Amino acid sequence: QHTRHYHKLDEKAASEYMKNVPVLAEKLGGSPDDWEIQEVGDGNMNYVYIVEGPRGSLVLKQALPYVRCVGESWAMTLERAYFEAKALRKEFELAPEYVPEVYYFDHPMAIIAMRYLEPPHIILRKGLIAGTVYPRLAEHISDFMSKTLFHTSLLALDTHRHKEASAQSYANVEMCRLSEQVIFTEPYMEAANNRWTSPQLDPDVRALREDIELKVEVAELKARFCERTQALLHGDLHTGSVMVTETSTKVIDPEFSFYGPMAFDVGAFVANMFLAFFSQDGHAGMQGARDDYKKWILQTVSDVWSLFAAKFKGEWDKSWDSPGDAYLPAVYNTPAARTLSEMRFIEDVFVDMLGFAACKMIRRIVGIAHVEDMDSIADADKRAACERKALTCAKVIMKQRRKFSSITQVIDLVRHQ
Ligand code: ADP
Ligand code: SR1
Ligand code: MG
Ligand code: MG
Ligand code: MG
Repeated sequence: QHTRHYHKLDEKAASEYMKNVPVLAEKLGGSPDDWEIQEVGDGNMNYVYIVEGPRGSLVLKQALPYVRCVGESWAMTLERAYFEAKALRKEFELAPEYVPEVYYFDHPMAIIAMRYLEPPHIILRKGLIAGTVYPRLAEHISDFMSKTLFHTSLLALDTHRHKEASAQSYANVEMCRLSEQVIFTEPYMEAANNRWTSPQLDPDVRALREDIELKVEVAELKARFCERTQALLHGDLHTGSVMVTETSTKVIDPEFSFYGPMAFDVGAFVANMFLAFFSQDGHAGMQGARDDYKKWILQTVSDVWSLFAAKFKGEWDKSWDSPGDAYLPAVYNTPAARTLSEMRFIEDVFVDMLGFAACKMIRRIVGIAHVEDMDSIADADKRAACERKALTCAKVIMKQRRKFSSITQVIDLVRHQ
């Protein structure tokens, strides 16, 4: 089944392809003529087909040898599909309720077949733009992050397993380099990829590039991103990588997964929620129309952090006798030692989470890849006003990140921006 040479699918070729993969043909039922196939990819990177047959449905995702949103001029490794499939399977093992099941992976074709997250699932970012409340979101995302991050770290694994897993994830280096470039480097220099709402934000972009204090903080975070093999990250945990209904939350698209600092995933989610917050005034028909919704977004961020910290500690409390080599029970052998260890660890994640969140807010306003939350505000002056608030806030978060003593203080800053 894994002998095909790479060729790019279209709807017709996808049908031919699935006809020849028994597990997929079986799942769909009927014959290829009965299958409805639609390309729905709206991400920056890949092609995604929804396939519906008389018996069942699935999603077929294929990587291309380039970055979709740029085109063939930006070559990109097909190996990302391998790392995505591998991460989806690991995440499904650790947190099955939040991850689509992988049905089939074809390495040479860079194809993943997975569960179709049926309507009313939609991309969280679109729900946030529409002003929809998701009452279970904080509980679910904090659960997903605490389980996947804790159980792939040295807190849960012995040194052999942890080193082996992190060494294998090293091979997703091309994707890590892409993130380095577009998150930590290009936003702070002149680069052809960059764009921003111009001329409105021209002075802001100039100021960003001249802000030495900020750039030194970013360098520190970039080093942490590159050097720290702490846990298996999703690697691209923005609100476009989460699909939701009122009662269900599913995380998709971990093609950037690698062993990195836990705070990068938490920061990505928080950053994109803050961007959603700052975009709301651009979507409010009447002034104040989204005020309650803005409160809900901030409450959700607060809950995400508090629940993540509590659940992560909960996993740890249950695991003091696990094979994890980081804090050996013989050394950390009193309740006080354990409580202090957990507290310091979480404080460290908190400070870095804020730094990564700030980086990710900034890159979405001045770098190559923007967010629909802002881009869909048609009036450029209105959009720039929202973006400027987000940018200003991100800079303060970055510089003050060691001084916040709770998530509430950060939320207060965002609210009063
Ligand atoms: P990319 O890597 O290009 O960003 P994504 O994995 O984010 O691709 O998928 C692009 C889009 O395809 C998503 O925004 C979503 O609308 C749709 N999609 C992806 N996976 C699924 C799935 N399992 N079920 C339903 N829709 C999906
Ligand atoms: C070319 S940069 C594309 C961006 O989209 C992906 O989803 C990642 O966020 C990446 O940085
Ligand atoms: Mg995506
Ligand atoms: Mg992707
Ligand atoms: Mg981001």
